[in-house]
Amino acid sequence: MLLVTVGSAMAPAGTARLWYAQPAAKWEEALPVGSGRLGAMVFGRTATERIQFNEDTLWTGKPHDYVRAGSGDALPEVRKLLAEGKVKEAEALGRSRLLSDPVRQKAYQPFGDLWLDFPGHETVHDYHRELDLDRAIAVTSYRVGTVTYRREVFASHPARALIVRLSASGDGALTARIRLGSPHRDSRVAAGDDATLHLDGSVQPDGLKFAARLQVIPDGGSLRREGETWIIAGARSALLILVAETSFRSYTDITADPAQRCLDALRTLRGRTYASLQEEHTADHQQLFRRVSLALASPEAALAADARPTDVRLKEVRAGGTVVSDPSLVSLHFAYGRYLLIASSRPGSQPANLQGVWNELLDPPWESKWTTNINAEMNYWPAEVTHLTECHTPLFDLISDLVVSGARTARSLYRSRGWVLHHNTDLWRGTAPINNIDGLWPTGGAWLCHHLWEHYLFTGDRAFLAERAYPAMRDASLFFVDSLIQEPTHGWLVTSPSFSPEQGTLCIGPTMDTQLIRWLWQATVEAARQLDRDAGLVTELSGRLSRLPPPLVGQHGQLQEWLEDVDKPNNQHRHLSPLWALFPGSDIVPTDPVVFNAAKRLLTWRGDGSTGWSYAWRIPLWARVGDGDYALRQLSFLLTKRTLPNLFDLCGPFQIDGNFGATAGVAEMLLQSHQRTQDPARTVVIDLLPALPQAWPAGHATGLCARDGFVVDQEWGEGKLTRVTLTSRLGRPVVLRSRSGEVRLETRAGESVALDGSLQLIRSGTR
Ligand code: FUC
Repeated sequence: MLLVTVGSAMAPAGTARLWYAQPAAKWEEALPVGSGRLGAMVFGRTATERIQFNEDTLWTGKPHDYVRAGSGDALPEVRKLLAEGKVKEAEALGRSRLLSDPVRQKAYQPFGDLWLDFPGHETVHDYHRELDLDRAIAVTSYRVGTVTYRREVFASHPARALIVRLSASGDGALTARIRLGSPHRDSRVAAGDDATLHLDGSVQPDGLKFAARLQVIPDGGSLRREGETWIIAGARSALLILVAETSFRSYTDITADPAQRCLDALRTLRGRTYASLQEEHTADHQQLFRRVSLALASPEAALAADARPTDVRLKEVRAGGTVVSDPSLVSLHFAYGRYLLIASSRPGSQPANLQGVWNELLDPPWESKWTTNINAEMNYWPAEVTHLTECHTPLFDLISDLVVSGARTARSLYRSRGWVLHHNTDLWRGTAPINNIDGLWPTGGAWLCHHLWEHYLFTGDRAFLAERAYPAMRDASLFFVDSLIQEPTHGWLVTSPSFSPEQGTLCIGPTMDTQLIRWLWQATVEAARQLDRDAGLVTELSGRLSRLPPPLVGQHGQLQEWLEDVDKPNNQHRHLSPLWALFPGSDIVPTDPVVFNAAKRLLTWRGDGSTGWSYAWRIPLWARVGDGDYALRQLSFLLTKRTLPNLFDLCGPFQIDGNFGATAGVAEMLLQSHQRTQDPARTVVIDLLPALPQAWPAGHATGLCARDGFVVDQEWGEGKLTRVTLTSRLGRPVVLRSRSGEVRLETRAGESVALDGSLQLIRSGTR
């Protein structure tokens, strides 16, 4: 019997830490820790340490319905103008009558700062700071004279707190002043009697209230209050516990008492030691993080690369213009993507927003909200395939809210059943079109539904399908049943008005919308059949599916972006909207060569990316057309042009989607499972190493997930698969495919099967 562990592989040596020989000079160089709900950026400074922190429900605004009064009355006129080809007039009317009220949504906010002053630490020796991705702890250490100082910082999901430990090697050498601050104008800091600091405030008079409490627990030495600070003197070490809460209960209720919540949170932690908090935190993190391991270089090469600080490695690949010279930097970036998702999206938290959970600005770029014409979805691309399915949950919770708030918008603006989401949402679950006419894109909700369905495909969780996924998908489908219009020339059913994100003019029926609606209706039909529900709807959707426009191939052999054949070969726009059905969708596959080749033509035209996320999207797209070298080229550009010293992705400013998109993209280069056999059984086909670039001739990838409940461990050498181990969770059949052939296997739940590089069975057994 072969024993296969699913989910406890150490990251390969040298691929699980970011480290630096100097403190962060600015926020973008600080190191992120997070518990899903809480986030913090650790600067690692010596004389004055800054730990800037966030809580994911602190936003501007208050409960609000964004639909503009009377927008539903103006919609028919906008549609009529579009049908008559009066685009400018349609845009003007759409802008003035259909957009939300107010026209912009609200912004994610910073919470506060923990400041630590260490007198005499201006000049230090042996400085080192690192982010240990395997333990999820940021560590800073240095020497002053003969004393070594060390700080450890983590955000604990189980303890709901930010934990800081200060220590000094000499007995009683630790002296520090501890302060709290906040950028919010309405905020107050006070020192409590009981070795606590209090931070209280509100974002705006009628908006969210917030409170943080810091408990100072020194070991030895003295503790004294001075004004709004506490001073530790002559201690061996100190434990600082920070809790932060807001008055947010739900998007319609902000009446919670944050100070009471803080008291309750601190009470549950009373008497806890640093060791117990740290062990609990690391165990909680590792049961997610250690499920996957990726090695793209030999252990010796990875260790040699890790001997150089992360920012130095980044500068080196930047100078060379490619990451080919440092493959283990890719493993590190991949591991970091998984780390960041664990840190910014845990059950019960808000989903990772444009900056994950990390933001120091009162006015962050694009309000640091959820942009749904690519960015929010990209954040969740790695969730299933890189074995972090639990981290997907906050997105599903968001969708549950949007089903309700989006139903109001569907009713008022479109006079339709079901629910709709346009290209952004915020903490208040805004669903109306915002900002400008490019906001008039009605398929954001359909795209989010794709995540529900993918979760079901990967996990086979029928209860999830019945209770969460299907109701949201059915209602999203109903919205399009009611709201599509008949296109005049062919009578196709299309969206109107719409916009192909984020280019062109206001239009009807852009390709992306049709792809999303086709996918949504097909999946809804499939789900209804599996659940044996809503036979009438199944008939109705099946009938309507044939009335959607077919994929249109234009004069240059390209997949058209619009109903008209107007694509320009030199258009290198950052968005890749008409390629949605190639990735993340999966309706464009090589078994339909005409459309597949047309999609490839369009992808080729689009050239290299520009923003971080636009490079990142190109990685899985090129992987889906089987070109690993071109996928790696995009990853190289991402790492050499759009990556900060702390490996955060840059859109223009920091934006986390590129981190997540690249992580998912690398997984897609190594493993794909979106195709099925053509026979009625529709058996899942798992493609092994489908887009391995020449630059990664040897390596291993363990713990990646495939649809229908498989976990796949692969090893390769000289550019060829040498061994694969497949663990089946659901006992489904599977076709395994590699460049050397394919094999069909029946499996039993819990069984693991090992095959050699020619897909010959080595052995099988039950875990
Ligand atoms: C979309 C993109 C922008 C940016 C913004 C948050 O509008 O086109 O590049 O990523 O979202």
